[in-house]
Amino acid sequence: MRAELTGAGLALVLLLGIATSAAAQAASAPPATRTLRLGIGLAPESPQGKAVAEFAARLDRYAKGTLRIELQASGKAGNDVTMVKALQEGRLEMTAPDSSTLATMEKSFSAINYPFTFLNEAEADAILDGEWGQRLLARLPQHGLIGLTYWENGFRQMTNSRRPLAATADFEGVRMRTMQNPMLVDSFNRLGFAAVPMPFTQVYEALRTNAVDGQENPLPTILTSRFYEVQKYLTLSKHVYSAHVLLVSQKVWNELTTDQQLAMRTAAAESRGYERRVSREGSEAALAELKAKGMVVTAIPRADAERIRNRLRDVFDKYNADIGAATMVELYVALGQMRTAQAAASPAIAKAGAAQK
Ligand code: TK8
Repeated sequence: MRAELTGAGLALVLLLGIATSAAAQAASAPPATRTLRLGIGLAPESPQGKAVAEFAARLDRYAKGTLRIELQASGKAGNDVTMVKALQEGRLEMTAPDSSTLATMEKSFSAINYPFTFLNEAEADAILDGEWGQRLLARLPQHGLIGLTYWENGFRQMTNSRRPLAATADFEGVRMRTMQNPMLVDSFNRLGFAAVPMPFTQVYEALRTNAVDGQENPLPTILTSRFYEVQKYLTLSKHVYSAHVLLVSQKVWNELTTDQQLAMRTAAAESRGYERRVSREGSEAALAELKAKGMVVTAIPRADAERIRNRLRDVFDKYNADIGAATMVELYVALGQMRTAQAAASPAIAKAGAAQK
């Protein structure tokens, strides 16, 4: 058919082609810059808020000005649960919820928040950035979400208005706000607290009106959310490690060009180290500031941590079954290997090993 076109016919086809593609472009021409709203629960000056600014600056550069991030901080776009839902439905472009709230759809995310699982930040980084953590992110597209990277929320510490928590006996009857995650609710109840799950956006008011006695969050959050105004006692418990997962709506993701998707991934990957640095440096500064603001600080001794983990054994059994043995075993094997390698590399143990030979 094509070969039979006359010169005039060909010209007409070409002309029509140009005309229609120009019309199509005019009708559906994407705006030069697309704005992606990124909702977070924390304040703009939190490590999370600062990381959004860093991510946005890098994205602007890598996407050559075609993508712009609009920060919606302090719960303006909703709470962790409602924002994730909005992403799934394409009503919001991006968010960064605590991993524990993703457990309603993908139970494995709870494993990150199991009490006293990670001993330090290096362990959390290695597990989340390694195969185990990346496998979890790879399950998110089934739920209409793209997981770009793990930011740090941090090791969680307790605050309350009732009394200093110096030992586990002091937990009894303290009404503690928890995140909306059944494993955490069961864990806090098992330890003697009266757990009250609640979205983060309601926490300050609940503390202020004594609807709950306490809450638990990393130090930068206790500072930037001004919980010190309504909480007297701070307990350095480091009981749960918390990660924020940087998410994009899959609906939105599919509308981006390959170049834009790559720019998103690169900017996210590069923002990770920055966010964790700000979070960790911020923790030390926050502790000093919270003390200066008059909070009374106690600590849960490491020996108690072991005892607490033992008390939670059957809670863990219940959720291990939910999450699946394979995921839990893989996590503990990876942690075990890392600890063995670390111990072998430690000078004291290396020396002891050499002396034995
Ligand atoms: C902020 C939350 C918060 C989390 C919580 O949206 O709910 O306590 O620790 O930081 O993700």
